[in-house]
Amino acid sequence: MPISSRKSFALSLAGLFSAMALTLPHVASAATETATATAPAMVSSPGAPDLSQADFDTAKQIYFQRCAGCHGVLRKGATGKPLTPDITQSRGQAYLEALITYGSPAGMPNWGTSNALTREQVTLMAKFIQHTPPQPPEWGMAETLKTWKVLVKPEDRPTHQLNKLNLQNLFSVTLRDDGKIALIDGDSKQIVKLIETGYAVHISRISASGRYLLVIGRDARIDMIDLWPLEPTKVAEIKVGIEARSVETSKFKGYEDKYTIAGSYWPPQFTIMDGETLEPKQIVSTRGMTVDKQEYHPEPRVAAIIASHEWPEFIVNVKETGKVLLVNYQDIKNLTITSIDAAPFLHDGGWDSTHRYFMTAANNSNKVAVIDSKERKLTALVEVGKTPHPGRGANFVHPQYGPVWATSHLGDAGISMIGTDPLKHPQYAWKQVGSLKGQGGGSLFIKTHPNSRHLYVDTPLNPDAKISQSVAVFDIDKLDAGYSVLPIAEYAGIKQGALRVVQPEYNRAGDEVWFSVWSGQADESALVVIDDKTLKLKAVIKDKRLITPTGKFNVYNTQYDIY
Ligand code: DHE
Repeated sequence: MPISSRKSFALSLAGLFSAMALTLPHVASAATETATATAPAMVSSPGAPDLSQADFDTAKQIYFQRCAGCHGVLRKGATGKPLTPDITQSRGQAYLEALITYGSPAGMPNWGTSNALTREQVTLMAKFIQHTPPQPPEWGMAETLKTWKVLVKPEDRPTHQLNKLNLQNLFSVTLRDDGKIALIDGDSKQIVKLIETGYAVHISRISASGRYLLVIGRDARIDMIDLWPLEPTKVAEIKVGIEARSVETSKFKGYEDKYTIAGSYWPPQFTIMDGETLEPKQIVSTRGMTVDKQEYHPEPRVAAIIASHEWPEFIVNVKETGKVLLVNYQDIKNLTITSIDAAPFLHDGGWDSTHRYFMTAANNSNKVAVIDSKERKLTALVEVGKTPHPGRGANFVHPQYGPVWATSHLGDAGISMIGTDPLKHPQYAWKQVGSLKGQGGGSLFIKTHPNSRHLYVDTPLNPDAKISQSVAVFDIDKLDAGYSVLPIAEYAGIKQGALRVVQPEYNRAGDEVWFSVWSGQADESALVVIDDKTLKLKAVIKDKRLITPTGKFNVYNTQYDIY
């Protein structure tokens, strides 16, 4: 693919968005649909063009696959604009078709001109979004229990590690469109095992003991993998909703591996489970009032969740209401929840270097909320650049400002550094003390390691293929000198496909950085490993089983929140 061609850029952008899209199992029709019993059944909503039941069902599926992640299931808007009938009908069919076809500079992909949707599909979607949004079913304890399976009972599991794997340097790699994870030995770079997981698998987290790996799919399925048997083995499985993104386990002293929590996008809720079996214990809805206008929101989705080290609590980001919930799991039958007002729309985040302050992106407000997990309150809302997207962010000691936490942005080229040391550097604490300029907007993840003096910034969503296929690397001791560019996709030596370089992840020692070179499902992808000291290529991991690799989670770094 010619790196600089406009066409390839458009394709790669749309390809990314379509790859980002989720597929949901069939969802129930809306109560508002008025299909008749005679063939062909039609669906009507006041003011919207009628659709046959078959077309409505097709459109519903496309919407959930392509659009719901950004616009929300009820189309109230989040990363994307609201698409409720009062808005869409006033825009009209021609306008909607043009927008879906060509996209917009605000980030709407060009679904038509990229050929991700056919002309007929574009017309269909423009009609569909003028209808009342069909609401998927709820998912309570009865539905959750039906999906719960203990594959190996706790008493039948080993009492110590039986295999010879160096678990601390094992990587769990998301094979996004293959519904699997690959466990890769960080020392030999060999695939140890592929494990079937949920659909469009999203993230992996490690239990406090380092024994259990928890993987969540966009279909809200959690797979729990025991790393101790002769070979890593799935021991429990559950589905906590219809759509989800986050999973975490209890890490407070005395509660190691005791509870698991998962946050759902639909229905908007979180589920607390037994940490050894995934038995569901408590489901809590997040529907409620928004932080700013104090308006009821029917779909406040659960974004990042992180386990507190200060209290037996899970810290839960509720995206649309802009509230951070501190869910105390000491007595889950008499659950105590502290609700902290932050800002919309909360997305991802991670700890400062002391693991006391949770730094989380309120991406629609261009702010980072700082939550003090010890005092259980909001410390600050820090203004940063456009649409911060840190992943878990990056902690390092700045030559002038002392300890800082940094995030890159989806919406601009800046990298915001926030002072995090209120004791020795109080004048810089909880302020944006500086901003670096990276390669461009479209960044998703930033990473460093306590043993490294480098800071890596990816840009997979940048419209320029040259930028989305490379990463910027800063020398932390010479930040003013700007960045060097590592052409990661070029190192992979892959000749075709819409490649995107995504998510730096360090090995256990902090002397190697792994990147995913993410291509389409039918195309070749790879992992590229860089020597952190020399910034030279160390290894390229290629295997026909490595289909659409995206997130990578080093067991040790994830277990101990090292970033
Ligand atoms: Fe993610 C983390 C949501 C698209 C790769 N992503 C997260 C988290 C949330 C989230 C809430 C934080 C979880 C936590 O810490 O508990 N992601 C979403 C979306 O809503 C979004 C924008 C659209 C969607 O429809 O899903 C989305 N994410 C993507 C992708 O397309 C990515 C790039 C590729 C993929 O595999 O799907 C992607 N998201 C990731 C990764 C992390 C993540 C690798 C974990 C980063 C880390 O270092 O912890």
